[in-house]
Amino acid sequence: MRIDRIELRLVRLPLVHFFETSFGRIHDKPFLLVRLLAGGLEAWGECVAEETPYYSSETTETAWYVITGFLGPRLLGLDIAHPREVFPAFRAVRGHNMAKAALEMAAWDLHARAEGCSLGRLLGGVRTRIASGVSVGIQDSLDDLAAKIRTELDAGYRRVKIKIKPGWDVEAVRMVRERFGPIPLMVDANAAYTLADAGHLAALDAFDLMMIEQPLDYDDVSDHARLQRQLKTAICLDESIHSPRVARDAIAAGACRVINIKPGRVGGFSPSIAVHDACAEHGVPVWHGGMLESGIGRTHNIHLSTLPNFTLPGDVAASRRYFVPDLIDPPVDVAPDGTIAVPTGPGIGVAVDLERVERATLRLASLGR
Ligand code: OSB
Ligand code: MG
Repeated sequence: MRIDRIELRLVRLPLVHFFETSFGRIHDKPFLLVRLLAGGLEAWGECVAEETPYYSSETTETAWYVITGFLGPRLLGLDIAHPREVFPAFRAVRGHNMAKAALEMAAWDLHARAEGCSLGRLLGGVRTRIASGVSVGIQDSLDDLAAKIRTELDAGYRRVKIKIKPGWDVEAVRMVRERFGPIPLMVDANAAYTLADAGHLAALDAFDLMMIEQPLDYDDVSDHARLQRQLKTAICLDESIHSPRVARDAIAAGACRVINIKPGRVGGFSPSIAVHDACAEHGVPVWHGGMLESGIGRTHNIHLSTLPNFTLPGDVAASRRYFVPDLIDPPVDVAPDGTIAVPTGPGIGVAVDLERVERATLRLASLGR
């Protein structure tokens, strides 16, 4: 199949609640949307690059530049028999995985729609519902944190992750354990510590956490391996795992016992499946991460989460935690048992509200015919 046109939009949506990590606090979310038009079909992708180069070196503007100047024209030049051909076709462009993923994932949506099957089925998924967890940002006070966690547990979510940083870590975790008991709980540091903090981080071993996510630097594997030897708590890597090769290296080095998969971070669905399979081969469970996606990226994530080794609840939650209204109709909802139904229609299986997309659009580029 050949793609006739690629529409790229810079959109901005206000967040329902601010989101704070060790990088800082954000109140709204600028991001890119991709719309592919091919033979009377349309398909969607969402770029998870943020406005700032803090979680990753990519930003909305670098992704715009790389998609319009390099990846878009390459995709338009392809005659695609299967979307697994897209990521290798981008090989000449180094890095820029989030920009690549936005196009690659849209190509999977397109192929699924052309085949009349759900995206999850095309990806090799086996589930009709996925287990949902929440990522709770740093709050103004421990009381605010407790109130947020209460709300999420009442909604049924299957596990709670709290963001930590130096000064908001052991005390926050202690408070959660004291007030909420043995709930499935984990922490995410977004690379806020160094190996010199190993003793401090070992204090978290007392709280029976499911895992500690990305305590050390974003591109580091070897210090995580050293740290894992000093901790009882499992390390989960997020930022560090930017390719299937690094995933295999990290597992071999003992740098983590769990991996968080975000397709944007590794370049799309094909490399995500490769990470998933490498983890499965080594008995390493995976879960699906989140990047505060709109309903478009969120449904992509739901479909990938149906693969068999996604055995832990992910950061894929209901639309209402992020954007109201969402860009899709109906929005993503969570059932009282903390699960989300996987859409069954062709492709991502949800309707994009083009009017809402247009209203949120700050800039539009059109490539191709
Ligand atoms: O580290 O997992 C992360 C959001 C933006 C950037 C990085 C991360 C996150 C989250 C939020 O934790 C997950 C979500 O609710 O989408
Ligand atoms: Mg993380």
